[in-house]
Amino acid sequence: TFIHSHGTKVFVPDRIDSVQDAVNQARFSEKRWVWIEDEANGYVRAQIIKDSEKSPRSPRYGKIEVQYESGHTCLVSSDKVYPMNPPKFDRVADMAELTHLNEPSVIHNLTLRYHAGEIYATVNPYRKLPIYSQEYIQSYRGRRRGELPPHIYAVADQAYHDMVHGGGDQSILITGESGAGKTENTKIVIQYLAAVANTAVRSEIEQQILQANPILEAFGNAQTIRNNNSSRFGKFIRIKFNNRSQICGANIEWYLLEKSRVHQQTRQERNYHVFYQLLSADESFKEDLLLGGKNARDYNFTKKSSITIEGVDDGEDFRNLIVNHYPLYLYSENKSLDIMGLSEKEKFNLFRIVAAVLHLGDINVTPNFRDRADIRDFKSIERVCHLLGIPAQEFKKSLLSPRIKAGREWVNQDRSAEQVQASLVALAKTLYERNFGSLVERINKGLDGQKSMEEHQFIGVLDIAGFEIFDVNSFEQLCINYTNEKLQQFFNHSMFELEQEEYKNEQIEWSYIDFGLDLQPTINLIEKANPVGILSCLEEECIIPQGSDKGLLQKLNKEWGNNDKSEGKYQKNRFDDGFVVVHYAGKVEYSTQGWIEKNKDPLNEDVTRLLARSTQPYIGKLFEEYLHDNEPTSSPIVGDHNNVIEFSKLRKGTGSFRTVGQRHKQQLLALMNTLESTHPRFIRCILPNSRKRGGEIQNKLVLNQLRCNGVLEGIRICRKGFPNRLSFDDFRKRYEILCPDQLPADRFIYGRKACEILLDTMELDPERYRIGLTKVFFKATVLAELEEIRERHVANCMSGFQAMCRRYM
Ligand code: AOV
Ligand code: MG
Repeated sequence: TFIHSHGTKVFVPDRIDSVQDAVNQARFSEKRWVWIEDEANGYVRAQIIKDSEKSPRSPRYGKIEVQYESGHTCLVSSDKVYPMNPPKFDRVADMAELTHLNEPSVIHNLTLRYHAGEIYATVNPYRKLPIYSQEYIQSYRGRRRGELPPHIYAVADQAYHDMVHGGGDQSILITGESGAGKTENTKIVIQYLAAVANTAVRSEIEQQILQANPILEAFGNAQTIRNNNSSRFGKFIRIKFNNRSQICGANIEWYLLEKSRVHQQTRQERNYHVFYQLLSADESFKEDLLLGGKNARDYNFTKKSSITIEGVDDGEDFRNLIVNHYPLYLYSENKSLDIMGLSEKEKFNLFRIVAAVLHLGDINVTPNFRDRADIRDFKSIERVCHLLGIPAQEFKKSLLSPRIKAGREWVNQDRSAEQVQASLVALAKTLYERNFGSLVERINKGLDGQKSMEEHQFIGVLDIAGFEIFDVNSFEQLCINYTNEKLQQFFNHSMFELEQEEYKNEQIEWSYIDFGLDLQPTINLIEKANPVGILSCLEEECIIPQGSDKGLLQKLNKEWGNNDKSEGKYQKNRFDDGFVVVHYAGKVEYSTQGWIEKNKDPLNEDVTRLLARSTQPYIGKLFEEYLHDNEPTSSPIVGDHNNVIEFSKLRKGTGSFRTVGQRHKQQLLALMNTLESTHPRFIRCILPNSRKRGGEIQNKLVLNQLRCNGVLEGIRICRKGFPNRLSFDDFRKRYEILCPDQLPADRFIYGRKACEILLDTMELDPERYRIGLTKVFFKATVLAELEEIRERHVANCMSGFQAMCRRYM
């Protein structure tokens, strides 16, 4: 895992300080090494044999002859050739230090660092550069400096430090693809904050915050191909501090739980951990949930995929969950052990739903002689109904023959086996999700209590899935990619905003650019209401009676198919079964199949009305918005016949959003508002290989992530500005040596004038620097080049000095 952050760590590039380095450097200098773009490996190294011909008429124009390490030579187009950094830049901790800041150099550097166990790196295009401070120069003179290397602790520490010292609310945004280490790093940040902000009095709340994670993971994490403990939801944790900067509470917001996992998983994956944990529990516990004598191999929702995870003991995990966090047996005897403060009843209710979901999956629906659905095993119905506290006969009837509106009348309509099966699955998914939501709400209550009164400031940590491009991309990918597009916009905007502030203060010539705006056309395409964007269009299609996936696509093509409007961000796809969105991270082709269903997430409302009136108060509460639905509403919307029942309260205005897209959009807007009021830090996690093991780097995989997670986007923007700067004084002290006699020591010269003279003498292209009020600003790589010239100059002077010494000895 690598970390990219907008940290503030100072990095001093290693000088050549060993014989081997010197040899490497000499070898490198002999030849002209470059990186060549390569289909299979991303980039490979080669050396230039012959440059491209200058004349456009020459057949070798724009072509460079190179020799690969294998000895094989060929002509490659010059736009596929990238300069390589000299070995002294190997393993630099801050990528912005690289003379040649290009894709292959970044990957090469990350790879070397990874193999050296240096998993954290900083890529920090817009730091407030402390690099060339007086301190830096001192240390540079001393050659080495005991600077701490980049570390997630450093990021957490900086956030805490800034908050304490008047920097206001802080946020740490952790993104990356599945398995990259987001959740692990989130936990590390929280642990760190709990440790530094710890006081004896408050230790209870800190324990609770730390213990919230294993609970959330039991219900929200699962084994996937990419990660044995993959979070199937996004979260934003706010750690709240009082005015003495002590932790006084916390709050968790969750996003997009992957509901489909409840009923289907691929063969190498699992359902949510809690299913296996519960089924490994003591028999006495299982019996109350009608799971006695059964295990994960017995239930439809758990038996078709992987059952155990190497190195994981589900029974043990269950005992930890129950005893440490829900101390069933110790409750009220010893309050401090009841870390989250859940009562026995509350704990039981959580598992009641998990068990009910398992039993729902085992209800067997068959077609009867008239091709209508039938459920022969009434016991399977009874088990579910016992747990959910609803009457079994009525439940069965609602499933097989729910009331729907036909004209002005309400009639019972018989369902096919397929339709009933679908409504059972929908119910299982919704139960599971609502249980999860309720659990988070309960945890929040425990984490906050009345303590939120004390809240003074907060540090928020966002752990959310990164950009996804799969072979088939659906509605879920659109939601997550839309989220990432917004976060990237926020990154571009906030990073460069600070930077441009400084340009303004220094009054350098610069026309303001909002780099966030680069992403606006794509965001408009997705979220705008007028002209109707993808999400709004989907919303409309969900409301109209004959709405369909096909209808959605036709509308989108009509609205956005014309390039001008979408600024080229929307394209029709080849097979006319979806569309293409141009995201900052690349083009993504979305298939619109199933979107209406996924967005509406329709429930059998006859059943939800039953649940709202459950004899179990917990269940009733989960479905309370259906409580007053006794009588069918006046203008129900009947979905198409494959869908389930009416869809009447799409917009209830109660704050509970009935569609997935709408809920997500609202949540995301709220999150963005919160983030915008904070000082953000960005951490990009990178997955080194797809084998879940250490010590191996897959080049192409890493390259793709750098594109998707905005590291390369950051580099692109970096190149447009003046990321490096030196005070007049520092610049003069360091580079005077390159222009001897230009600044006579006996004459006073203003700092600015001195810099102008030096820069003129150096004949540096005026486009590559700006002179401000107190500092000189440089384009990327300029300072690195000056450093090299200076180094050579110093070396020459040294050898001249040595020759002189020899002559006089
Ligand atoms: P994710 O959160 O980014 O994936 P995790 O944080 O769960 O990824 O990390 C995946 C696995 O990688 C962990 O279970 C650890 O085994 C290992 N790992 C990650 N970071 C470290 C670290 N700093 N030190 C040691 N091992 C680590 V997902 O939730 O799937 O997107 O949905
Ligand atoms: Mg995770």
